[in-house]
Amino acid sequence: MRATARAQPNIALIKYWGKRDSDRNLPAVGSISVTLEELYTTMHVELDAALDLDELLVNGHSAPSMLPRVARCLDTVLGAGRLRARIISESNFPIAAGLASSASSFAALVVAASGAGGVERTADELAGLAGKASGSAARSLYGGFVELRNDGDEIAVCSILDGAAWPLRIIAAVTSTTPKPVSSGEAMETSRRSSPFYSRWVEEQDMDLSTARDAITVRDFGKLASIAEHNCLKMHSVMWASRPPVVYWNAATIACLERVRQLQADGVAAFFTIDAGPQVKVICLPGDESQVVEALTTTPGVESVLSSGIGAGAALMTAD
Ligand code: 2P0
Repeated sequence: MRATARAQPNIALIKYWGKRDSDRNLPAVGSISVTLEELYTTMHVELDAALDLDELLVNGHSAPSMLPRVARCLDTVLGAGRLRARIISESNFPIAAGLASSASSFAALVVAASGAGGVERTADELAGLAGKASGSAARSLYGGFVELRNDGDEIAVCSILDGAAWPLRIIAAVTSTTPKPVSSGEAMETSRRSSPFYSRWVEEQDMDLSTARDAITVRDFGKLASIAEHNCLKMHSVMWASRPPVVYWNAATIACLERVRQLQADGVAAFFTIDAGPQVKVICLPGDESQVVEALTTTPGVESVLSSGIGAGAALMTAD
């Protein structure tokens, strides 16, 4: 009746932006990500017949505003007639700060809830359930380089390459920890409804996915760098051209991009990507990590810098 699971956030190299079915939370486009290693969320779920209401603690604090979404996810995993649950979530990195904590949280939640309910599920089934709660969470069920395909009625997720086969480093520059002005779900809908670039974004995605998949398979860093930066800037262009515009960047975000351009000019193999927030993630070869960390740490406006390798997918830790 209780279980603990752990999952890592993931960073998209080819982005998910837009839904083709909001009710079922089906993405309009496929995406490719890397699952991180050192950052993680530990989720404990305990089903208790004595509870009248679900209880949620996030990093030691009651979190009533997050409870409805968590409760809906538990209903999806265990059925609407389930027992009420005590849910304890702990993340070792800033949550709601553009570091994909919803991905690690919902991936860990579906694994822990299935464990607590004594339900055996395949990683694909768990990915489908996590994706209903948060599209990017489906990718955190798998480790390494992960692709979410969008060609059927349900999403399908698979690992393209193990992290050990290409041990890149991911450095995140945190430029602000204030909550984002608009949620990604709402911003995606604004883009779909009003951005003149949205249809082109969706049309071109298969081409970008194919280029990135090929680059990862043969471990071509330059090719992956070029398509990932292009795909990221294209996604933000879609947002900027929406009405009202959605701009997640701040001055330090731009300063980090300029710093990455300088590093590249100096021959450092590094590229950037930015999600629905102002943080800049830089992907580099292990030998260049200290130079990238130093460059980002000294960029004006950067509050902190986190480093990670590429890790494994979500896992059940204990169940009894
Ligand atoms: C991604 N993002 O591929 C993209 C890039 C943000 C920018 O997935 O509405 O929290 O819960 O399905 O997964 C963030 O959106 O969205 C996201 P929902 P999610 O990582």
